[in-house]
Amino acid sequence: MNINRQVLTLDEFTIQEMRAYPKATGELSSLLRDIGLAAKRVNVEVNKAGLVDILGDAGSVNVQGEDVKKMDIYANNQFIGVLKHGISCAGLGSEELEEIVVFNDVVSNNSKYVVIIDPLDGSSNIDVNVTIGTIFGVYRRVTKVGTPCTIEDFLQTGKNQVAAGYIIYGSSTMMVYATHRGVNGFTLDPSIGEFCLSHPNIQCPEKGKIYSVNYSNFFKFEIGIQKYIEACQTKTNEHNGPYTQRYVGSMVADVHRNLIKGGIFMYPGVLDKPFGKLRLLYECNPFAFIMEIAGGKATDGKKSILDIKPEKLHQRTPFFIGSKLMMEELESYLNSKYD
Ligand code: P6P
Repeated sequence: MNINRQVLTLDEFTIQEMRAYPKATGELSSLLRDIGLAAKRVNVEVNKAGLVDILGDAGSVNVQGEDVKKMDIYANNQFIGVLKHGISCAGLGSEELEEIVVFNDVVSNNSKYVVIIDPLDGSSNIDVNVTIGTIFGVYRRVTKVGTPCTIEDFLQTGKNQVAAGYIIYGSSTMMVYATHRGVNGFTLDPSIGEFCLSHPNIQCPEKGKIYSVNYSNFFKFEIGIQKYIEACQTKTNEHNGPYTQRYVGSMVADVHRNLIKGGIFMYPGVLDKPFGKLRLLYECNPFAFIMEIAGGKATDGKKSILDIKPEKLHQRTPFFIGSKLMMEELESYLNSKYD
């Protein structure tokens, strides 16, 4: 093994990136390092969740009306803690909180960024040891620096993100984040407690052989989606089908796999839930930003996810994301007429 292999840590990488922008203030680098720190703390608890009394329902119900697992609360508090006491964030919007958290102290009010986050997505999988994740997006605030941030800073279109990423707590723990300079993945090395650059310049293959959807909803989907899924299962699709179906039921796991290997992930709306289940601000927008920087696509079935102007913090959207050619193939089925 080459012991001199230069493995960049997350901190070294963000500082190196900062050097590419001589005018950079270092606030974004500092914010990403803060997120990495909170992720390491969450990772410790996720990895031993079965051993300590942190499993199971916390007894409360979150704004989504879902039973809140104790880990949700722990993760939420970790991210709020590091961002509030850092120097780069004016406030935070979270899946776990009905309203935004305005840090409202002198340093925070002088910060130029806000963060939107799903602190622990897929938390219903915690008790059965299935991969879960954190999803985040970073925006430059639109309100005046020096004043407390407001909801207006969070209701921006996804294309305004300056960075977005996720942490996947799986067979290993990885932090993947994108800026307009590219998508890079960092694997946690427990022996030194650092995220180390393991997946530089991630590009999503323009086609793959994996489709991800909760098939139990098949008969509720619009006809174009049904026809596309049938094409995935047969040789009729353009890219040497049949494809294989992979669906973990944890968005971070499913989208990360498809980002690396190529594939398509679908969470459509249905008649009684036309906007589907997934949240625009802290689930779909971050992944859409990452995927588009990596060469893939993400839509609501009609337009780019990143062009949707949010009206509410917790609004949902139908969500289709993945390899460019597979997304274009899906769009051809959605735009076709069926008798
Ligand atoms: P379903 C997890 O609860 C989650 O929000 C996403 O991580 C995941 O993709 C989706 O819901 C799974 O939903 O309805 O297929 O169980």
